[in-house]
Amino acid sequence: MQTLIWKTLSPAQQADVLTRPALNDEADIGAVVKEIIAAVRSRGDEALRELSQRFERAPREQLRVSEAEIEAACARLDDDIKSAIEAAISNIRTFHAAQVQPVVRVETQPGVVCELRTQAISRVGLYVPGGSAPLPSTVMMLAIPAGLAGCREVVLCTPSPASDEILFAARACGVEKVFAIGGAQAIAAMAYGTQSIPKVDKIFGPGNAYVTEAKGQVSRDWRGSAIDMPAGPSEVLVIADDGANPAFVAADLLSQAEHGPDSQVVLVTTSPLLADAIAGEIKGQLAQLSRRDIAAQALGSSLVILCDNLDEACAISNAYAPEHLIVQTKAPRELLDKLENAGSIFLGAWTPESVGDYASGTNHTLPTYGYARTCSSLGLADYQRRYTVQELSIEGIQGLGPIVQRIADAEGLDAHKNAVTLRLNALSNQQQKD
Ligand code: HSO
Ligand code: ZN
Repeated sequence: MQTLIWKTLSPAQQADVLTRPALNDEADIGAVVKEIIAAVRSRGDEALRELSQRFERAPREQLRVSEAEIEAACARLDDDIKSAIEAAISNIRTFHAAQVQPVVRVETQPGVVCELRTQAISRVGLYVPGGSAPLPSTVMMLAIPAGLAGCREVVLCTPSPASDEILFAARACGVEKVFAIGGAQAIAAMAYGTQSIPKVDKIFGPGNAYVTEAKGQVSRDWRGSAIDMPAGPSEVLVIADDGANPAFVAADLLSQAEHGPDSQVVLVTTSPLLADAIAGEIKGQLAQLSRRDIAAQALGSSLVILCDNLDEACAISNAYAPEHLIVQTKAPRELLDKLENAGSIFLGAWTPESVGDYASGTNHTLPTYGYARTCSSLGLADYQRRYTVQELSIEGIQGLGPIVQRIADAEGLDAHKNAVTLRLNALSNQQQKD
C-alpha cells in the first residue's frame, strides 16, 4: 500500500491521488457488446443458445431454470445456510418495507388539491453475476425491494450453472422466473425480450465490464430498458484515529480487496502508528485468505493517506465520494454531519462492512466511482415511479384561473388561456341563471 502525507501534496496532486483509474480501457468492449445486443434483438433465443455455447461454463438449451431444478438445488443446501439467508431476508425486508412513502396530498390554495403518488415499475430484470464468487446476497438485495414495491413481473438472469444458493435465495425472495444466462446477452434479452425471456422496463444489478457496457447501451436506447445506476469496481474508504483496532481495520480493508483485483481500498488516518500496525495486520491476515492473490493485487494499488485531524479526514472522504465509508474513531457519530457523498456509512468498531453486505438490512447495491455524489444507495424508491394527481373544485378554478390566464398571456399561448377562460365563462353564465 502506498503511503502519502496529505499536507505535503499540492492541490493538483491531492486531486490526482483521489482520481479513480479509467474504466473499460479495452476499446473493443463497446463494439463486441453492440454485436451481441444486435444478435439477441434479431434472433432471440436462438442467439442466446449460441452465446450460451460460447460463453457459459454449463451451456444450456433450456434457458429457464425449471421448478424441478430449483427444488433440487434447495434440497442440496445445508439448513444452516438456508436459515442464515432467511434471517438476512427478514432484516432486509424490514428495512425496505419501512421505506414505503405515504401519498402526499396538499390543498395548495382553496379548492386546488395536488397529490404525489408512487406506483411500482411493472416489469423489472435482476442481473446476478456468477464469476469467481456467486453472490446470493445480491439476489436478496435486488429481489426484496422488487417484491415489496409490487412489481408485476420480476425476471432474474444469472450465468450458468446457477449456484444452489442463488436459486434458493431467488425462491425465498419470491422470484418466479429465473434464467441461467449471463453476460451482455442476458442484459440484451431482458432489455428487448426474446421468445422465452420477457422484456422488462428496468434492469438492476452489478456485473463485469461487458454487463456494465450492455446496461449502458440498452439504457441509451428508448426501445431498451432503464437501469439502476452506473457502476464501477467496488470501493471502501476507512477513516481511523489512534483509538481504532488495527486488526479490525485490516480485516475491513481486506474484505473489500478480496472482491476483485480492481477493488479500490483507501485508509485515511490521523495516526502513523496505527497505519504501521494495520500494515502488519494485513500481512498476517492476507496470508490466511483463500482469495489472497486477488486481494494482494487490489492492495497493490490501494492508498494510505496520513492527515492532521478528523476534519481533514472527512474532507478527503468527501472529495473521494466512496461507495462504502467505515468510520473507526472514538466518537464516530460526531463525524456524521461533516460527511458528504458516501454511498453507505458504517459507524464504529462493531460495524464491519460485511454486515451491510449481507444481513443488517441496508442494501449493498451502492453508487461507485464517485457517483455517490449524486446517486443514492438502492432502495424501494428505485422500483417505483412517482407521479402527480390534481383536482380543482369550482372554487379552485375561480381562484386559480385568473393567475393562469395572466401567465398564459405573458407566454403568448392563447389556447392555454382559453382552456381557463371557457370554464370561468361557463361558471359565470351558470351563476347568472341561478
Ligand atoms: N461489497 C459488495 C457486496 C457484497 N459483498 C456481496 C459480499 N457479497 C458491493 O457492495
Ligand atoms: Zn463485499
